[in-house]
Amino acid sequence: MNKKKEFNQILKNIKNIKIQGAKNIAKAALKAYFLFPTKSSKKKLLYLRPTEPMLERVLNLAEKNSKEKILEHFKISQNKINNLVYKLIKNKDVVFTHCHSTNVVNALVYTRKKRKKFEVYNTETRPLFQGRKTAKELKKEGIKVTMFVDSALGIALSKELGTKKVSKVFLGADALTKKGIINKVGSEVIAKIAKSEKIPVFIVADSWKFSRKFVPIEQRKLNEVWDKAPKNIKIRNPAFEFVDKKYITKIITEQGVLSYEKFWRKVK
Ligand code: RUB
Repeated sequence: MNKKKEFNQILKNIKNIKIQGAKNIAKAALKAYFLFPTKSSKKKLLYLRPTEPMLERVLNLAEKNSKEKILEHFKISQNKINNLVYKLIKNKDVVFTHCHSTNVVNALVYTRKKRKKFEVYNTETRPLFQGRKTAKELKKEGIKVTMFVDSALGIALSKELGTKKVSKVFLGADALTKKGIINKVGSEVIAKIAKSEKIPVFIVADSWKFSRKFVPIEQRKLNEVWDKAPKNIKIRNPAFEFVDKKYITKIITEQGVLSYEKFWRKVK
């Protein structure tokens, strides 16, 4: 494939969510930028996903640093996160997660490879079903997974109708802001129920996702929700949601397992 074609293909894949998740988007954007390292490429890439501060951070860094140096950060950061999650998970834990987060999935796979036995409850994550991707990746590594429709998350988190008690919630993040985090829509409801059920909520994320700026919530195509819907029905499709820091027990980044306040003081 020639460079121009490859560049456009990456843009297209980010735009139509073939490439998903904050880390994968940042890495793909980096690859595209280095094909044509210009201001105009940067502008095009930034425009693709408004709820992704790590995308902007990586593109700013790319103006003065090599691709290898930036990619090295992701590797080191993920390794540190993996070890922290490994220490936190106990045998027989039931871990709940939502959507598909590379930071979360990699850490769970690492923990399983180090022979801890735990299982995962996850939600399918309508409308694009990223939960299926999570379930497939975990299952492939020998982790027991139980999938719930999104609207059954209260049951999944409340030990009802034969479900087990969830011991920990792990959520990824797109943005880490002063007052809380932004992650896939549904995340705040999960965090609220977890709090009322006294289940700890851990955010698992690369600290490069932090932002001091206002982070807008991306609204996605309406036909993802209902293709060819009757014209007089209004549809909304917010892709992400803010989760207040009061629901977050700890945030796990390459900086350690910290309270949200401590984390913010460190990175700001
Ligand atoms: C993905 C999502 C993920 C975060 C973190 O949403 O909300 O939890 O992006 O992912 P979408 P990662 O599928 O709509 O992009 O840990 O991979 O950075």
